Amino acid sequence: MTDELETLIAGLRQPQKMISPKYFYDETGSKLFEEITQLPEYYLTDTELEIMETHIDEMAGVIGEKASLIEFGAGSGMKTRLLLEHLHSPAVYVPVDISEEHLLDNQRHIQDDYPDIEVLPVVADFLHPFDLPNPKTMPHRNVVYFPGSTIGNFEENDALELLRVMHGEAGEDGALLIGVDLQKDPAVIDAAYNDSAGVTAEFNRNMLRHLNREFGSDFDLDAFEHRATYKPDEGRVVVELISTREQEAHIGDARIEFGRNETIITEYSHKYTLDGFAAIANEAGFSVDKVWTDPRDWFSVHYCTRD
Ligand code: AVJ
Repeated sequence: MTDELETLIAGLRQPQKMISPKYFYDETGSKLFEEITQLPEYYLTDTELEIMETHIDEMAGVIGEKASLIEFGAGSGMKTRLLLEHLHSPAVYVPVDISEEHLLDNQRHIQDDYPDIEVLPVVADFLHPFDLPNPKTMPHRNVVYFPGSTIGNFEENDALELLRVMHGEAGEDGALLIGVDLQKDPAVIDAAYNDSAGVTAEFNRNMLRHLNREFGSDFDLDAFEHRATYKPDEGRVVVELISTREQEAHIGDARIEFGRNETIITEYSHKYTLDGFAAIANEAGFSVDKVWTDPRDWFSVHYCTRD
């Protein structure tokens, strides 16, 4: 049995069953996530883009000339393009992703659209330190870019560890530009994760479809329902799949039993306060130099430099 399958089974054997949110993103899941970003209730993507558009010149100013932009998790998204268009003679764009296919696809588009910028993709699991490529132009500073509030998927210790990897990759004089979703009226957050069109529910259930295909498991998709709950005291959304009846499923050589209403946690989405994020950034060796938010203070983009 592979390590990956063993880890999956171990998560399903815990008293509170868990599956890593990385299993959301097969081809269908990635399309469903794209759809989520366009839902009226899902404020994160639009709000972050609005912040970037409003403050892009100031961002380019603090980053300075000839930066190396190192994006953790390669997206060919609008925010990356905005940066590449406004940075002052960027030295190189380095998208980092665990999926080579995703990376090469992304690289081709970016390189075609920005022929004057060197693009050097790196296949790596960015949860662990990795080697950076050598660009033709010597960068003045490395800027790690981590948009989308993806940091929210990590529990505190893992978030800290990831920020420390970023600190290492940024190197001396390096910086971090990171998008972080903020605590706010719980009703706004609840709506974002329980959209009326049911796309998030489908995105959540699709994880089981993905596992069935990739690992030959037999989860009955019709017997699980979506639930997402914002817990203000924990500052996070808990996303779950609820078993609608007593049932069992098989994966690898394991038999997993479910009681009626028993849940699998498929994701946490942590929401920070500005001070809370500054504290964890400090612990990782960064100081927050600048924070930009939208007028409603729903989302934030932090520019952090190394102490
Ligand atoms: C991609 C992790 C930022 O937490 O908002 C969207 C994923 N889950 N709807 C988020 C997600 C349910 C998303 N992140």
